[in-house]
Amino acid sequence: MKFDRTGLSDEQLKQLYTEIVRPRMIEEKMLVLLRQGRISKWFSGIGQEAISIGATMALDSDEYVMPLHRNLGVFTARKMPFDKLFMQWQGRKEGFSKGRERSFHFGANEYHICGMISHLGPQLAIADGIALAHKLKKENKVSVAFSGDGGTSEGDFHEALNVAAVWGLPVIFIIENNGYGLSTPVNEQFVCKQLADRAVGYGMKGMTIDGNNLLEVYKTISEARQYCIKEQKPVLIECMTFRMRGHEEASGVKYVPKELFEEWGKKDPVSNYEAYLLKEKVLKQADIDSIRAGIQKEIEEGLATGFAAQPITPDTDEEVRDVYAPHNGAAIQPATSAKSEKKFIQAISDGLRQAMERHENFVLMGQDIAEYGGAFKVTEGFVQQFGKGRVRNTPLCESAIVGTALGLSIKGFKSMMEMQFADFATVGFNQIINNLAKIHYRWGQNADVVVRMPTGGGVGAGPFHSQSNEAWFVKTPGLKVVYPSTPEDAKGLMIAAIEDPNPVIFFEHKALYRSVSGQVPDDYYSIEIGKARLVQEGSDISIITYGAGVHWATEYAAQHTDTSFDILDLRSLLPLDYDAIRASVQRTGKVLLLHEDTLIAGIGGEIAAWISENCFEYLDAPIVRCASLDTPVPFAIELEQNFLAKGRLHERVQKLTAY
Ligand SMILES: Cc1ncc(C[n+]2csc(CCOP(=O)(O)OP(=O)(O)O)c2C)c(N)n1
Repeated sequence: MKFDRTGLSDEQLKQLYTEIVRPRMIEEKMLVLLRQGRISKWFSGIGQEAISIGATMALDSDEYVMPLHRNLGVFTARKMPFDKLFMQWQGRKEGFSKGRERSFHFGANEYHICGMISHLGPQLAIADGIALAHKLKKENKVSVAFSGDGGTSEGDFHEALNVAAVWGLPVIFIIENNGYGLSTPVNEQFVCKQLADRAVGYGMKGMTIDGNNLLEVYKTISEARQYCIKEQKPVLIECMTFRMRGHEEASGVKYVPKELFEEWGKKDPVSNYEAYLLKEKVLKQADIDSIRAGIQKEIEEGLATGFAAQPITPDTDEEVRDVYAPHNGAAIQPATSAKSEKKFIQAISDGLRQAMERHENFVLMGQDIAEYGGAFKVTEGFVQQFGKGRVRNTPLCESAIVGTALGLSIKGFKSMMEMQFADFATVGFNQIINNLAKIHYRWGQNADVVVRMPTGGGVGAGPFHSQSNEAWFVKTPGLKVVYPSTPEDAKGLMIAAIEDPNPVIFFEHKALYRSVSGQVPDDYYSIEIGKARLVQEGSDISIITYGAGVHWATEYAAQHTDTSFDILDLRSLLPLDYDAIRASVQRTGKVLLLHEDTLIAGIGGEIAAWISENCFEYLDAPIVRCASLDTPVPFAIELEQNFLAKGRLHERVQKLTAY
């Protein structure tokens, strides 16, 4: 192995040595503990340390790294105390995630590390978001994201690299090509010669280097960093290396030919570098012994503290509380009583525009939202007022944009991502469900993101432009789900969603966009998330509903004045306003739950269960649900009308009346 020390002082070489020995020694100790049954699981990075160390040491300490499961060296080079790391691995409260996350699946802002979720690829777009924040603030910084060779086959890899290239983001993407994705060799994963060759397809610079040569990694990343900052472009660096142990310790290495271990053993990144420093007389054996003794002491002291930490005594309140970032969501009152007549869609637009004026750190992203103004024209004129930096057309890559939004949030930005249609959330689903929703609970980072969801049927748009998919999100702790039905609520809730530091999935029924108008306060105001609205008070039957259902219910009630209907517009589906639901049930004793979503496992089922558990004594009849057919949403208007819940409302009301 050839080392080139040009430009590096003895001190720097020694420092790099100390940093690369530390993760090796920690791992060797962990493997002993694993054999003794004192820790449960371990993903080894032995043989790959030069990449973590070379990369991290080439960065400023306030530049974010998105590491994966073999990057212990990133965590140690950022000087995370070993005792705290060990308590993290042991699932102790004193670790980095209060015992909620395993191994390296956590981040810590004080160390500028955003750890992975198991899915690997989603890490990459977070780096885009952080780099976008640097770019918008003109900070001259980069972000760094890691992928394995296996992870490069994920769509997230393609999306993240493409966005970084198109937007000119200073991101260093590092591939650790260690020959295997679990047991699958690279020739069964891809057929290009080198993964770095893909860079040209994205219009970015790419290179392949010896990932076991610490100085080569360090210098390449240092130069790449300068390049990314100066050119405002990303770069792809493929580091050739080898995994000297199994995928994780329990998986063994039977599937790897023995010769490979012998071949790569000779290229060990630690022993080769050590031999080089001895040869160059940068270090003497006594220096090495002393460095190693120092690390040994750190490890022993850390283990002593770590093993002394007690298993967690669960505090249920704390567990539930930490799902969301704290926020005072009390309604912001408008400064004056001035109001104007607005369509539903104008109210949404108004809320977004005023939030853009108020929050300089608020960024909008979505397909065709800039000059074109969005598929529904919600952001028409925004790009002229706020510029292309903050009103961003995106490529077709929902997953990467949600990930980018999370990266922006890590850097203190707010963002809104427009799904062109709610149906397309499926291709951003993982980022929403597993990253946005869980990150605060996992390690205390909030996801200050609003995802706008033009939703619903009734307009003959067929199965993939009409779905009501709110229940998918209501099921996910960590999200808030909002669904207004009037222009006044739409603006007030939009502002509330933007003010809220938590991820909010904001449903907008497309059929309401231009069909519903109302008086809307001109000023900036918000409506508290989680508070229902009593549309009309009644004494015979409660119709509990939201979105288009509110309009179906009021229309129906106006045509059937012989029955006194109590109509409750939930406005928020997560959290639900249980007090308002209870009060409505008390007023009537008969409940009809109405939604456009299909019946099975729709939110009506959840509310029915809650009412039967908590309001049973007020009920005079079984709870009745009125929902759409359990089929995909059909295209032909006759079929769609047959599908929609509205057509069954009369029959369901009669059933309840007759009971
Ligand atoms: C989306 C997803 N699919 C499958 C897995 C299971 N899995 C975990 S690691 C891994 C192999 C990853 O290989 P690579 O990206 O090369 O990284 P390495 O483990 O070699 O460092 C697999 C298949 C996963 N975590 N996420």
